[in-house]
Amino acid sequence: MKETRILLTGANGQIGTALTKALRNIHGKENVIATDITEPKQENYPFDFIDILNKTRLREYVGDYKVTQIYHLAAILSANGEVNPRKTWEVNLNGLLSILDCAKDFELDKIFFPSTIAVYGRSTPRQFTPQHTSLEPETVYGMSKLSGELWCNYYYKRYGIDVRSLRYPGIIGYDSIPSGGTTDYAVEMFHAAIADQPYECFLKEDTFLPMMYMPDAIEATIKMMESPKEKIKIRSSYNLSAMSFSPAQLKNQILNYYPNLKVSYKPDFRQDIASSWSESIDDTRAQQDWGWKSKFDIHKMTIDMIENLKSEK
Ligand code: NAD
Ligand code: AKB
Repeated sequence: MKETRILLTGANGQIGTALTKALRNIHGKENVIATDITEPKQENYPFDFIDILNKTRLREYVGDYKVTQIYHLAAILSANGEVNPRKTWEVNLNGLLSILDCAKDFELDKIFFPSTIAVYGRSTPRQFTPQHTSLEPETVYGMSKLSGELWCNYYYKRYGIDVRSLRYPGIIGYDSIPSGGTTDYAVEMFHAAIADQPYECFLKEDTFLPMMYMPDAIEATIKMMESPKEKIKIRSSYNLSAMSFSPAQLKNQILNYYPNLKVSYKPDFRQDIASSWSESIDDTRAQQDWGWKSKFDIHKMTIDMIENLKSEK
C-alpha cells in the first residue's frame, strides 16, 4: 500500500496554519508538507516555497516527494481580490487547474478544494441558503471559487479524480490573524478586546454573516476527507454551516468578558461584498451524506477564543 503523503498549498494562511497541525497529528510530521510563497511565522517543518502559478515546480515537487493527497488552500480572498481582479482569477482558478492536472497525471488519491460563501450572490435566497440555488457572485473571488467548484465536478466526472470541497463560512480562529477577507472583522474584534483597544468595524453593526469556529472547520474538513468515497455525493462543493451573527451580536458576547470594549462602525467597500452574501446556510446535505454536525455556537466560540488568546498573551 502507498504511504499517505500530503502537500498543503497556502499553508501559512489562517486555515493552513491550523490544518497543517491537525493533519500532522494524524499522519505524522514528515508526511505532511507545508508550502506557501511566504516565510512561515512559526516553526513549520517540513516546509518549502511553492508558488501555485509555477506549474513546473509544483509538478516536480509532487513527483519527487511522492505526494498522494493535496489540500489546496492557496488563494486571494474576497477583499484583496478586488484590488487586482486579473491576478486573483489567475491564482485562484489557474492554480486549481494545475492541482487538478497533477491529480490526473500523478494519479493522486484525493484533493481538497476549499470553496466559500462568496459563491452566493444577491439572487441567492439569503436565509438558510439551500445547497442547489441561484449562484451569481459579484466578487472576482466568488466567481473564481464558483468556477473552481464546476471544474472540480468536471474532473471528478471526466477523469474520476476524487476531489472534495466545502463552502466554508467566515472562519474565526486564534492561531493567526486573517487578512484580505470580508469576515476578518470578527477575529480583529477579539484581538482589540484582549489588547484593551477600541475597534473600528468595517461592516455595519447589523450585517449578519455565516461564521464558523476553526476547530469545527478543521473537523469538517478531516471528516469529509476521511469519509468513504461513495458517501461524497456532491462533487462541486458542500454547503457548510455552524452559526450566523452580526458585529453588534459579537460585541455583546465579548462585552460579557471585556466590559470596556468600545466598537464603532465605519463601513467601507467590504460592506457591499458582505451585503451580497447569504446570512445563514442550510447544510442538510453535509449532515446526511457524511454526518456533519457543528459543535460551536457564538457563545461557546467566544469563551474558547478568549481563553486561547489570553493564554497566548
Ligand atoms: P489566507 O489568505 O490566510 O491564506 C492563503 C495563503 O495562500 C496565504 O498564506 C498566501 O501566502 C497563499 N498564497 C497566495 N498566493 C499564492 C500563490 N500564488 N502560491 C502559493 N500560495 C499563495 O486564507 P485562509 O483564510 O487560510 O483560506 C484558505 C483557503 O480557504 C482559501 O482558498 C480560501 O478561499 C478558503 N476560505 C477561507 C475562509 C476563511 O474565512 N478563512 C472562508 C472560506 C473559504
Ligand atoms: C472572505 O471573507 O473573503 C473569506 C471567505 C468567507 O471566503 N473569509
